[in-house]
Amino acid sequence: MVKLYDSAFATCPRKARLAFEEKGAPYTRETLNPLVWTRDPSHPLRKVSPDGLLPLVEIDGKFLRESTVICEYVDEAFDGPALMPVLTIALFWLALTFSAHAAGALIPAVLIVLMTMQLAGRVRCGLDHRPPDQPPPPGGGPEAR
Ligand SMILES: N[C@@H](CCC(=O)N[C@@H](CS)C(=O)NCC(=O)O)C(=O)O
Repeated sequence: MVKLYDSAFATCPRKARLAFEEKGAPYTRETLNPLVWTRDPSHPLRKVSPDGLLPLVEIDGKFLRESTVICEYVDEAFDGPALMPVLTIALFWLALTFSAHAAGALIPAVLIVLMTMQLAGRVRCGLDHRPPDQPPPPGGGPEAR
């Protein structure tokens, strides 16, 4: 049997619980009080969640953490309605194309605009690595205005 450790009010455990409920997956649940278990260094779950974060899922003595990973596990491991959209080849290609554009064109384009504005003295941003004692760029830099 799969056991979900959650807490009453937090969002991430709720996300995992929703996955079990929507899937119609069999599971047991233990709701922990964060004010109690995270302050008890000898609590057995501290070994698998030293930072005290939930949700956790226990499967045959092994633990899963991270709500998104848990949702993916629930979606894969149990029958029931699909929780995630099916990533078709077309969608996958679109996602790849978008990330290629983002990495190859969009990000450099934004950087070029920022650097040009910086050179023109219009903005002062993290791209300016001049040491404080160096003269300002041509145009005087924003501090000259
Ligand atoms: N990235 C983690 C974040 C986990 C997390 O931050 N959990 C919070 C609740 S959303 C938590 O357990 N906080 C301490 C507590 O509620 O006791 C996940 O998605 O599972």
